[in-house]
Amino acid sequence: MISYSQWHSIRQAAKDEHLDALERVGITTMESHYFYMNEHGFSGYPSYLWSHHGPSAGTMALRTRYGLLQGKVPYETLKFGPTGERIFYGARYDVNGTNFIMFRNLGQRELPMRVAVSGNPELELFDCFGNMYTETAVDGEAVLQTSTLAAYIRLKAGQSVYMIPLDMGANLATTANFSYSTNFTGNLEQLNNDIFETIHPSNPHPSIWWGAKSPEKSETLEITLSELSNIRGISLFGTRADNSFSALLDFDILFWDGTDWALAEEVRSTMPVSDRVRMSDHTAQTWYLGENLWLIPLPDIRTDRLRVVAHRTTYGFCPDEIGVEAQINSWGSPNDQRWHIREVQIHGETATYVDNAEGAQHR
Ligand SMILES: [Ca+2]
Repeated sequence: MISYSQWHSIRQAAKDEHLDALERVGITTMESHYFYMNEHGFSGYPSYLWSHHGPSAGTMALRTRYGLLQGKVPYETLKFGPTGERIFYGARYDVNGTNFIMFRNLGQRELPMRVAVSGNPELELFDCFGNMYTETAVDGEAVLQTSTLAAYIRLKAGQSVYMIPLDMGANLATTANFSYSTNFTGNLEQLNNDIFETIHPSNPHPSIWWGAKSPEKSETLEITLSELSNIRGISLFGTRADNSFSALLDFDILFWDGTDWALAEEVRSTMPVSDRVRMSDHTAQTWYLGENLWLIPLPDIRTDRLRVVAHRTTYGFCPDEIGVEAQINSWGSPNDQRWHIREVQIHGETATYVDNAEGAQHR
């Protein structure tokens, strides 16, 4: 019997992103092996709707997806602009003459997405569990909330929906220098090498930078840009909390205002505290949703130095102390708090950037 110390129930519902990859190469739901015939199956893809372990969020999400998309593969994957490409995913489906758009973000708990709407301004949407809701475009534009869970637009006759490209400027981090306030593993140059390192040993980049961190003390990643710049935002690309890999939960963004460090943004996770439960196979129900990237707008900041101050991370796959308690009960020892980062991007323009009348760009 497979035994789990905790259960990422809601995280299961985001696992259908694996289907995005399969469908893009033409493998339909009916040809894949995501449906298991017993209560457990593989933990990410159980086939039951309800058991003595509680509801299976993953199965409900897969049933919604199949109910709406009928096992079709997308005929087009969507473009989201130079900043949005690594943040969002979406695709168009033709389901027997009815057009659907499936959309999600790739690792942020909540993130708005702008779409252009023509024809009927009222959008008919479904969340990943099949709940229908509507959003109405104003002056041809609607802002849709995204998460790691898929959502769907069912287009009405004559209605067109296009993603509004997200472009927050150049990536100023490519020439930045990094420092960290305590021990770390890997090289700081990994943070801006434009490579998204993975954990897989067969990958040419199988090692991810991580910074040590204790629960009692915040730690700081400092980023020094090559010159004074006008900042529009920062993107932090981490890893999903899994085994010993840890994700950021609470952190601050600071910037050097010329005389002191100033607070630019407080980022706090809205993840609920885990629940202690008494199930046959686990003792903690957790609410981690696969958070592994953070796009933080920082308009109107002019600086050459930024800090990311990490206050709280997951303990590997355990999001909080209740998860850790369950892990100790089951495995005997906990994971440490730490944070894994694959890439940092700073969005904006250098202060000396000029866009001249001919449209040529020079400094
Ligand atoms: Ca990297």
